[in-house]
Amino acid sequence: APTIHRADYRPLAWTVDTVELYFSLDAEASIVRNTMQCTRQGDGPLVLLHEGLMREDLTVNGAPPKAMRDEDGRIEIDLDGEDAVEVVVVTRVNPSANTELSGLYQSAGGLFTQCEAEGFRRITCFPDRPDVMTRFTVTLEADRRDYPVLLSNGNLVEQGELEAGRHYAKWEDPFPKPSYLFALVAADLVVLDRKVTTVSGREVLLQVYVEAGNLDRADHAMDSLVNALRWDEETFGLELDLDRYMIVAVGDFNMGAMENKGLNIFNAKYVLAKPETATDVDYEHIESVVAHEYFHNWTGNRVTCRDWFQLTLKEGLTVFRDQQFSADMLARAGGETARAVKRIEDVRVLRTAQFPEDAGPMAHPIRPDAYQAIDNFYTATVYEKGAEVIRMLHTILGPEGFRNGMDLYFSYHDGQAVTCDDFVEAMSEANGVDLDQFMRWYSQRGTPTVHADVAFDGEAETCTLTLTQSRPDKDDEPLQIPVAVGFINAVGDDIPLRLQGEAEAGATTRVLQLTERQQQFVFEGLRPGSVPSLLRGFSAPVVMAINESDAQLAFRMAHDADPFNRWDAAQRYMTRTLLAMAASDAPEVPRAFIAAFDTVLNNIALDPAFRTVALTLPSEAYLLEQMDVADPAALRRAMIIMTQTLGRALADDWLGHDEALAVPGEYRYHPGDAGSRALRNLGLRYLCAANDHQGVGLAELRAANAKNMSERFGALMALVQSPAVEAAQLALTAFEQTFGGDALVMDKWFAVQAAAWRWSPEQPATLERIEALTQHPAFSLGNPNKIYSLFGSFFRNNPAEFHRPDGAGYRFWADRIRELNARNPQVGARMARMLENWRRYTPELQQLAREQIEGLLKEEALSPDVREVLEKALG
Ligand code: BAL
Ligand code: ZN
Repeated sequence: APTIHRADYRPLAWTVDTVELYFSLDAEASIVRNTMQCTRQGDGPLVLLHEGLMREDLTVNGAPPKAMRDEDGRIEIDLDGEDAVEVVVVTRVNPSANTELSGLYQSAGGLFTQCEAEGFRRITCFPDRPDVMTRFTVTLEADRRDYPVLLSNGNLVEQGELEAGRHYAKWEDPFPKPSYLFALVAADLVVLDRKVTTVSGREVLLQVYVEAGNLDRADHAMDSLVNALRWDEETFGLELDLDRYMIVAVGDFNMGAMENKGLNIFNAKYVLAKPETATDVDYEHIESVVAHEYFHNWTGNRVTCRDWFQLTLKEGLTVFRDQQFSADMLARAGGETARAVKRIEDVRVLRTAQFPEDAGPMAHPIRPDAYQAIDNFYTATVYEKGAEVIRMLHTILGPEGFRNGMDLYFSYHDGQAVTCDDFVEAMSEANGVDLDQFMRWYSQRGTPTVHADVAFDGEAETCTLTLTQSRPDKDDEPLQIPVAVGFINAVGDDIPLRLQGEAEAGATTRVLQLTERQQQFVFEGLRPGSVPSLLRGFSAPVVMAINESDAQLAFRMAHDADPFNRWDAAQRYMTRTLLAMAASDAPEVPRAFIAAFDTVLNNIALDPAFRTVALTLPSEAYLLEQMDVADPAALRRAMIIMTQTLGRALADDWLGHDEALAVPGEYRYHPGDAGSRALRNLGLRYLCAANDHQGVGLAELRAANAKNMSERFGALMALVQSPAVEAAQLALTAFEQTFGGDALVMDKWFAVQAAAWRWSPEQPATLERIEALTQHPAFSLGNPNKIYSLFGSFFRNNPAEFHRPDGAGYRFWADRIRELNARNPQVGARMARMLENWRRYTPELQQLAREQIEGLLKEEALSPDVREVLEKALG
């Protein structure tokens, strides 16, 4: 596929003012009649894009076009002398054959669409680019029995019966929008309604559509939607602009959810929840994804992207907004620790998913310069690092300054398709702040490192902090990096800080602006021995490098007043210890480490939720990234010894907390309760790893009898992730018998097995188990959630079993890529990416991985998505 460059952007010569779509819907043969009123806005032909379409008719002002070229999915029609034309296109599509789940497709008997990024051209011929904003009117006609519910964007303006059991509904979207935000649903669904009054006093109808039988799982999504609506009114003064706002759950969906104007279509996983089937983590994810899509209504829909290179304009900003929202919701119910735990979880995701991406062959700035398949750029970098960049702006400008910038952005650009520069310029202008240097965050890739050197002058009682930034691409200019800094005294209290030149000491956390390659900051009145706590709250997406002894880390683990850094100190201590163990012939957990761990575990003044994140080991993906040569087998051995040791050494403590933290009463989704459940689940993990008799007994009991999925699944996971093979198998079988008919719960059942470690050579290899599970009746290659659960979870979360020394994991991977490439290239490319960092591994593994990647690249029918990933991986 050709490479598309950001620098090549040109506006189109023609735009589309209004479009009328008439769908005669049918699972095998849907007819789409598309009538466009097009107007000229520059020199050149009218461009229409299309992919995989059967075209039945195309006319311009009622006649076949006189001069038309049609090549590689691009139609160009010369219309010299014309300034406005009516173009009609009639196409035929087969939703039931659409296994890519892009465009119009079938799922569980219903018809659904997914158009971002380039799915609309699989429905009709259209200038399918985000800078073409059009008013849509949509009529859906379908069999009433099979498709009683007919939905599209905007307002329902007409509906009625037709002959032969068919009916129709006509929808009008008052807001011009790009084609990627178009959506339709024709299905047999039930609906949860709620009416709310917006801040300006308008009554709006909120709806959550689900399959029959799932109505009892829609409340949490609805509550989340109402909370998101209120939060955006209060925080940003942004009101819902439609009379009706719909969320529809669908079982087969490539992404998490989609923000189509007024008609969000969701992966059912991010809608459906009840205590018996959803975990606390599911509840949390639903809340944030519902909010994310809702927030897109302003950041994405009202103001959209000029081109796909600007994707982070809407995604980074909207992720930041949903993170802030979730943090506020959690803090409202669970206090400030709950907010901090949310921040920790977000950073953990960034370090696990984005840091390796940014150090690998797919590394790109948050605003990429080039791509082959845009679907490959819905990345952790564009989303999560993009959100960190927005967060830095928020830190630099303060909440009010940020809000003023948002207001100005909307006042300038409402109804437009714009660029990241437009956003940052509005922030700059509203605050009178120069952000030219800050813009470099949009063009530089790679994770910067900030080295810190701390020098005390005992006599003068000063401390000089020298910060030096380095970036992976050596020629890159220095970035503006906000570094939040604190110091802790010997008894563990934060010290009010005075920078040289200041009259008195002030706040205990100061945000320093690092703008040069190297800068010195002098603090006065600081005694030697004060312990620095740097990059508090993770104030910038960088690696902070500082020499700290084990004792200093243990001290900060016990005392750092910044909860993020307290967690980070634990992560650093764990990382260092695990890497040393992985490098050792006789790995052992040092006593001092166990003591530091013990101190946190038994500090009951700390929230259980915080203790859980602080005592959770870093992910293997993150740890492998820290090894000079990634050696999954050596790391796994260290992980096993670590978990077993912590389970055995602290067994009584884990058991005691398990009893003390039992949550009485009915399940409720609440950060306090969730924290208690999480710490108990973590305890079971450690206890079962150590094959502790009592711990295994508790897990067996809970896996069988728990009233809520958080506890039940936590117990199941602890058993599967342990040497208690028989207990695990019994629990898995019982779980399957109870939930075998529930697709979303079975996703968990597949995922937990795919992530299973091998605790002894007698245990069967995980790969063999996965191969058997692909034959399970609940598994389906056509359902992305199943791919992510069984394969994604194996490739991503089980490095030691995936990167097997005999190469069987890689052969399995290559076979899956072959299958998925033909069936669903977007999902196939995501799985293909799971081996992109193959050069980080041992020479033996590299050789085996290379063979498989090269073999795949010889395939003739590789999709552009998969090809781009593999070619870049091979570099
Ligand atoms: N726009 C694609 C899904 C999302 O980020 O909301
Ligand atoms: Zn989004």
